[in-house]
Amino acid sequence: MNLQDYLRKQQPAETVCELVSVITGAVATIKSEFLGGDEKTGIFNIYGEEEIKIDKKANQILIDVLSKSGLVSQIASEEEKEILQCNSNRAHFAVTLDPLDGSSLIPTDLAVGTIISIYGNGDVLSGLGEISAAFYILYGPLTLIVFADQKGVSQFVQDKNGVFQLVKEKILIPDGNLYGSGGLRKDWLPGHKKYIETLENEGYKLRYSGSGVADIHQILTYGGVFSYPALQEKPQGKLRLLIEVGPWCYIIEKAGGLGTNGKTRILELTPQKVDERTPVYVGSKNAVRRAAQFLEQ
Ligand code: AHM
Ligand code: MG
Repeated sequence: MNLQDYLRKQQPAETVCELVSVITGAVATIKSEFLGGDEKTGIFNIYGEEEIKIDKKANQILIDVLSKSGLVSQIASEEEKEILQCNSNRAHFAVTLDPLDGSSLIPTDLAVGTIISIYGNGDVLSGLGEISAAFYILYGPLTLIVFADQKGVSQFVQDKNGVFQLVKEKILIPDGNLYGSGGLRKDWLPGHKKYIETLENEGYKLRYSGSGVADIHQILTYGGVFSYPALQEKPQGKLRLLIEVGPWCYIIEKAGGLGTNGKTRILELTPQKVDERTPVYVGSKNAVRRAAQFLEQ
């Protein structure tokens, strides 16, 4: 079954299928920009990181198709300072996007991704508990989509004709033993350091590429925990609550896992602004729950 047929079967609103189709229809164009996409632009984004060409291109491609669709009233993008307001004549979805997460890995040819969340209520700042659906596109040796909504999590792989075909449904995260943690070890706070050392002593294996979508997908597939903690000089860590962490936690929780900031479930939080950051622990329930015990010390 392909993604379109799957969505038609799943979703009550035809406009949701159309919205997903608009986004996934841009995949070939985004991929065509990878070659030469690592050219530096000399422009620094709101996070102080130098943008490369593919960041801007992927952002523009997605904003163009979304605004032309007439389905979206708001877009929040990692590459845009403000929430974009659009004319929507048929539906009023709000969408968050990280157009190309892990783009610094383009020169190394490792997997990168696109992260999307959809708010049926048309308001991206209404709270992560209001997410109606979320998915990521992972551009690896295969191009795949992991799509989550109320009914669960499914995986699709692009076939030789460019069509996304269902390969797994009702995905549940196993209780595995992989871990990844962002930030430099010297900047970790004592509780996080102790937590990671404990996992290592128990035989958890390090898997961290620096491409969040690829790392999250590995945790979803094999189990364990992905984290980007509070750091000495950055108590909120690095990752963006609305754009990256919210959709990841939605997908992982729909697969039976858990996502927290070390204390509170991420999906209980309401971002105040697009660029709000948060520490994150996301993955198999057991591994994520245990983080809280160490962080409280
Ligand atoms: P980006 O969206 O600017 O590419 O950055 C986000 C990425 C995540 O994908 C990844 O988990 C993290 O930042 C890696 O950060 P670091 O290089 O500090 O390990
Ligand atoms: Mg990102």
